[in-house]
Amino acid sequence: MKDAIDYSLYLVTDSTEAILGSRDLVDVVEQALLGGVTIVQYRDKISDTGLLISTAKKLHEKCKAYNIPLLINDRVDIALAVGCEGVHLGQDDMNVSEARRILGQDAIIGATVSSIFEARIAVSRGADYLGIGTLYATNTKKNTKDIIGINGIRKILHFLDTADDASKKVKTVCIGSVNASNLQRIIHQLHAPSSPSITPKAIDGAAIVSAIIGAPDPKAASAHLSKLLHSSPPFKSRSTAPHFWLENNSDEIAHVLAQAEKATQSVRSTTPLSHNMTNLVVQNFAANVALAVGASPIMANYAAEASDLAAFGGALVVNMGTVTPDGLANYKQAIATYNLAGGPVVLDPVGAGATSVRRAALSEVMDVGYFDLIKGNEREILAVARASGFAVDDTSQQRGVDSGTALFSTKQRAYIVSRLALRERNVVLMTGATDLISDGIRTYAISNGHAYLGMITGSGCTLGTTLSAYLAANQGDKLLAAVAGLLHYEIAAEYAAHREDVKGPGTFVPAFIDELYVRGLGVAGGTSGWEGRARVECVKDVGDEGLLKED
Ligand SMILES: *[C@@H]1O[C@H](CO)[C@@H](O)[C@H](O)[C@H]1NC(C)=O
Ligand SMILES: *[C@@H]1O[C@H](CO)[C@@H](O)[C@H](O)[C@H]1NC(C)=O
Ligand SMILES: *[C@@H]1O[C@H](CO)[C@@H](O)[C@H](O)[C@H]1NC(C)=O
Ligand SMILES: *[C@H]1O[C@H](CO)[C@@H](O)[C@H](O)[C@H]1NC(C)=O
Repeated sequence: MKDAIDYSLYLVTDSTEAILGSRDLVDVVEQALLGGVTIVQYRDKISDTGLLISTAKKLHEKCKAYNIPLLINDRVDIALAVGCEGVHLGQDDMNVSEARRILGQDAIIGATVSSIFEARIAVSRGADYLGIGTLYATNTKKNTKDIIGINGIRKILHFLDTADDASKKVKTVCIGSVNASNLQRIIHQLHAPSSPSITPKAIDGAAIVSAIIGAPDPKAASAHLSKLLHSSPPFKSRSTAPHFWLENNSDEIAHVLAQAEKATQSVRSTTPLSHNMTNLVVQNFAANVALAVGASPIMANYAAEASDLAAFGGALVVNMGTVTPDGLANYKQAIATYNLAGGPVVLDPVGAGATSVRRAALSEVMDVGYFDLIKGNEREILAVARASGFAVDDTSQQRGVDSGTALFSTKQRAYIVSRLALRERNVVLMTGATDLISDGIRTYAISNGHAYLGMITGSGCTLGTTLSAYLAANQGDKLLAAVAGLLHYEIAAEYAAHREDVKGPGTFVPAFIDELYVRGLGVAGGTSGWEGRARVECVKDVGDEGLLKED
């Protein structure tokens, strides 16, 4: 039955010299079948019809032996000639209705789509599944107009989920440069709920070409990919599932504070590495803050070092204060490395949205990486929402890096962070006089801190460093770890600002570093707590403020 077809590990063949080498395609496909591919598409754009038919026949024999369906790319005539299970049609190939008329109801017919428009047509013409892409540019496919990234695929899935019954039921496979390094992250990011209670339409599989056909051992490569498909990505398996609220608000806050104290102890006792990728002006200050909260700062902008550093169990801070093409390539490589190791990654999109270069850079890193925590001021978080594929109902443009006055009410801000965190499946912090932080399920408003923090350079950046240390040392509940870091940082600022020796922002800085150190030590040592100082509220009932729309 067609409904029972498993699209999860979808092999697309490639007979070109660059990928297949001098090996025999049928042998390679047999190895892939042994490794666990669940469906095979024979794609060969160059061989003549005679060779296509004879190869397809051999492939069909092998596939039948493993009870795996074989589809032919483009050529309905070849599928008919060999009597295989179906075809896959590109946008330039025969249309789905015509192929259906020729091959009949039982044939599996799939179509490549790269827009909602194409998806709607393919479904209305009776496609059984959609190959959605292109996700990333590949060597085999360089047509950049079709590169739609994570956001493009999420949009199509969302459309299918909210359209008619046939669209809801159609199977989907993502295509374009999927390999063992990005498979789990891609599947994770494509699963983007729009509300905590609704399970979104999932992608049913990933199409793989060179990561199997070009692999030295196609059987081992397929088996590895199959294993990855059926397990959580490292950054998820190291964290606990978000829990729901305690019914009673004071109990909930007490729980948050108790966790915050534990988290502070654990930063002190583990001295986590905070790997900071940036090249901004406030190096000395940032390093001192990291040391004062109990972390071990390291400044390394070369991605090549990331794999060694990721192995130490620290966290990465990607601070986009200054973006250069070289820097961007380094960021992307380092993010991928930490994602694979499961090390937390904090994104600090400084000044995002201010220029088109920054907007493009932000979209690029969000398309190729998972961020455990994204922090920024109101305007930066709005830029992140746009990069996440939302249409934001707001016309203001950020001019400078400084945050200016608030654009939205607390309720609206709570809505923005929770909606975005749900989509990105992470923690989002919007800083301001009242900070809003959410994992999509729980949202807290925190009103600690002092105005002096806004009068010194680097306070946003050093908060990012602090939060990264907290995430690295507390890999269970990421939201509570971040809340703890925020409280440490902002309460220390309050103590510092109220000291007699502090007369203004200048004398504030050294006092702040002292207080970060002293207060953290006190909490970690059990002689004091955040309680009595912390101003944390639960924001239950986050309403749909209608500010973020599916684009
Ligand atoms: C599909 O293709 C056939 C033959 O090329 C054409 O007659 C038919 O109109 C097309 N159907 C649609 C729905 O475009
Ligand atoms: C996997 O694909 C990504 C995206 O194209 C690429 O950057 C990366 O180098 C690939 N990894 C491997 C191991 O081939
Ligand atoms: C919530 O818990 C606190 C302390 O545990 C208690 O004093 C209070 O009465 C509770 N409130 C409600 C609404 O149950
Ligand atoms: C991280 O952040 C700042 C800039 O925001 C950078 O200059 C500094 O060197 C980094 N800090 C550490 C601890 O590496």
